[in-house]
Amino acid sequence: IPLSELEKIFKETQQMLANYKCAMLEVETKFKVLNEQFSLDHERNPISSISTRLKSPQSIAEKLRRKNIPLGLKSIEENMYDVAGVRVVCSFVDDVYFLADCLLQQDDVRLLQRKDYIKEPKSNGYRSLHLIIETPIFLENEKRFMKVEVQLRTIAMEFWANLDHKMRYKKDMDPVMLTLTSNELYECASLSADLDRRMQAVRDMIEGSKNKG
Ligand code: 0O2
Repeated sequence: IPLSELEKIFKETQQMLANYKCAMLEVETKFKVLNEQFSLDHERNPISSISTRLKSPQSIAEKLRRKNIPLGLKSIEENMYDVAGVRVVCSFVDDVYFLADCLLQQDDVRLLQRKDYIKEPKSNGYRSLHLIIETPIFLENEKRFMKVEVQLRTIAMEFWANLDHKMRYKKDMDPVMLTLTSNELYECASLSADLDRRMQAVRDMIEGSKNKG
């Protein structure tokens, strides 16, 4: 490839990643605004933490290769849903749904895909609500819709997913160890779901007593 062509590809890739980053920041801000608003109205924060991550060019390329999708900027924008990721960790399960609804009601947010791994956990026990949305960013001369993956989960779901990610997710493991750890981690996921249910019940009790009094 001639040097001038390489430079062009490099520049376009940088621009594309910058666009995804802007969209990611927009979505992060939307959640921060919702958190502020909610805490004024209800005197508590539904969001425990927000984190963002931009996929590296290397891991974008690996994912496309794994899925047999041609490598190219247009192909990335059409086929990759998680170049920009926003993770919102909430206190309670109903905060997860409340925040997802608030986000999706906004008139500059389009929903492309919703996967509810809370209602239907993955077979390993993983729970989270995943949304793929499109939101506009405003560039010098154009308005461009960008895809962002939003993962919403509770503190208990985050605890499990975080440790699962560190120890096992997408890692090679010998089959015996795989079965042993799968069973154990599935148990832990069930315990964490139970914890969420009980914490939610405590909060419902407190809210209920406030409404009566
Ligand atoms: P990372 O390192 O977190 O970025 P695909 O994205 O195509 O691989 P799919 O079915 O389109 O898979 O996406 P899915 O299942 O909705 O969710 C993908 C993301 O959810 C993952 O991103 C993880 O962040 C998270 N996730 C899904 N399953 C698990 C799990 O079993 N354990 C943990 N810890 N996280 C999970 P990445 O890009 O695979 O990984």
